[in-house]
Amino acid sequence: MGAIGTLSPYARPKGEAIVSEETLSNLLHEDRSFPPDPAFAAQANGTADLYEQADADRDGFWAQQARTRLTWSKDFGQVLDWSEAPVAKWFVGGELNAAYNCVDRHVEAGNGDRVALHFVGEPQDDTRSITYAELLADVQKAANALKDLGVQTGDRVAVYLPMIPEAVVALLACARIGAPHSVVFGGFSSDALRSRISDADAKVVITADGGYRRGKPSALKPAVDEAVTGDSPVEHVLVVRRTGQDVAWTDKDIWWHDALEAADPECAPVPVDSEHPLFLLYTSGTTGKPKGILHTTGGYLLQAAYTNSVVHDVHPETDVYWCTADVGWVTGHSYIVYGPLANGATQVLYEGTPDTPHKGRWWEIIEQFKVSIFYTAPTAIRTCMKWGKEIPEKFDLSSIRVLGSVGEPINPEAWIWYHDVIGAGKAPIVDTWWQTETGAIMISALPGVTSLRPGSAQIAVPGISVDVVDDAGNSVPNGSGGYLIVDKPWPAMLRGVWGDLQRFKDTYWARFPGIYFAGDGAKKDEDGNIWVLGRVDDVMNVSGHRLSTTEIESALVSHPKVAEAAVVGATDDTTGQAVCAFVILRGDAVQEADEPGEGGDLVTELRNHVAKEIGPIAKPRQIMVVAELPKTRSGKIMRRLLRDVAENREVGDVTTLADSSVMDLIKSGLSGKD
Ligand code: 6R9
Repeated sequence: MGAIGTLSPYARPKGEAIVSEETLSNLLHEDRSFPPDPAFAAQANGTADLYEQADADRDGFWAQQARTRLTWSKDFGQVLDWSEAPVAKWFVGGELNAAYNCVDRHVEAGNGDRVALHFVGEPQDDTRSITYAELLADVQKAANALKDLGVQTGDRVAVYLPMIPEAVVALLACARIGAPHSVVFGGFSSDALRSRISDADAKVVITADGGYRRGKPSALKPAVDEAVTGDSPVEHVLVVRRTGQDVAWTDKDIWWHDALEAADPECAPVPVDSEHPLFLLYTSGTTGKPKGILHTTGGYLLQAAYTNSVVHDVHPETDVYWCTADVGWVTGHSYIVYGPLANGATQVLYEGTPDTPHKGRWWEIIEQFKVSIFYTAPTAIRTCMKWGKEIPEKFDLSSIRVLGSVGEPINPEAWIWYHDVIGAGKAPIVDTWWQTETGAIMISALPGVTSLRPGSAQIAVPGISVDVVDDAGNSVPNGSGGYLIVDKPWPAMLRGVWGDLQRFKDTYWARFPGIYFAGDGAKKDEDGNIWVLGRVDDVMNVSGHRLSTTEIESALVSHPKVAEAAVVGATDDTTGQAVCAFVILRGDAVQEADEPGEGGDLVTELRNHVAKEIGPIAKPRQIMVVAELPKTRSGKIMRRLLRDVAENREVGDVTTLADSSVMDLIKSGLSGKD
């Protein structure tokens, strides 16, 4: 998830047994179970009969959820049209507006004075609370500002912002006029931004001068300036003034505050078809080019709102909810913007890092705002564990009643720490498995209903059908491992890859025809709980960020001194996985890397090059200069062997290598540097 988060210690590379015997038996020994507290169950939104209702009549269940949780300007007819599978249509013929559902209707219901966002800036005391009525006023003006810039229903708007209220306002303003947004995480480089803008053909970019990061203003606008020069579809750039730092100014630029001030205060929400595109969000796949995952309005909004209600157990009148993700990732879309706001919740929006200005900042915010539901990533929990429980123990965390985890498997030790230290041994933890592509939570316990099993995401939420299958697509028995799949369409499912229907079909629906393959390995324990084991493809998960090995390899190879590159994700105690690269230099550059194994300045240059091409999050932790890469006879790089090297393990079976001495060469080259 967000700026924090990963892949598992259980991750298995492609082509290997998905679940080793050792992993299976370790996990099978985890038999601690935490039954629901009856007092919690008595007030919980989730109930056991939701499973029965959904199993008895899935379409009827979703139709009822859609009619009770969302406000439609035109009712739908057919619930699901799967005739053009794998492209689904949910709530056919229905019309609604996502911004109306997230804001207006709460004001109309008399809740305009309820706080929607407690914004906490990174600089201490930079805090302001925004009510639903105030949010409505800002969203209307921002929507009109976009219209004044020529944005029409259907036009794409790119968003490149820090974690400030304007990010929420920007997304809702786009939704209000039916202009799909494409948020690009602020940690991505100008090159990454340019390619996403161009793929989506975005007309406008919404950005800021900068944001605060670890006590300092950190510029954002220069990356946008670079990304929209020359041949670019971008006509205008709306710039929020956040830090007040100096910015270069071009003809395309308009200050956000000037545009909003000039805009008409009233903007009627545009009712759109249930299947109207709500947003695109780019995510790494197994090939170099990121995919623009397409989500539409009705089904997405429904599943985001429903899961936020039954999984996070949000009670909008009394809870203060906080999801620590960045709006740049899907978790921020579904569980900061659309889900909680559709439910009328009050939430904390925090700009900074957990350790600025001190390592207790998160817990201090929880104490200050009496946060009752807290949703974060295992990598963050492990980091806090490392810092020590004395830090959270200094704060009053007694307001917490539900804890959530997302982005990667949470190992049982981290689960127990989270439960005991943050949740006072009583707050249920929901370990939620889902993806950019699934749009909303798919697998999770329901607090108050499910007995919790530390380390397992457990079972599909009511209305969702998932399974673990073998190579041939057959369901595996309890106690066995295989591939995690979704075998029935779901409301928030992706509707495609922007501009590439074939890629959508090939990526998700070809491995097991007619069935969605998520790219994760998983196992079922004896009780049928699902344990997600991590990606089985060439996608790494570093601090919850999805990164493609191929994308980083292409970035390295685009450097003039690199001939060939292979990237692997090596297990890392904190970030789950870390990027490790092996590079072969071009002839004339070899001299420069005086010592094999480590090229000193050259390594720094290459790390910075990756940061420039993709973003600092993709910077390899380690770059090893080698003379050869291990390849099979058909020329495929055997990353499994490189992973052994990166993780300081005995190198595994080398018999399928075209040249079995290559690994010795690599190892002797690397040990030469020590
Ligand atoms: C929401 C989000 C998706 C990938 C997914 C899986 C991993 C997410 C998890 C989990 C185990 C969980 N993942 N949640 N693995 N347990 N609770 O993270 O979306 O960035 O698209 O990543 O993250 O590997 O396939 P996204």
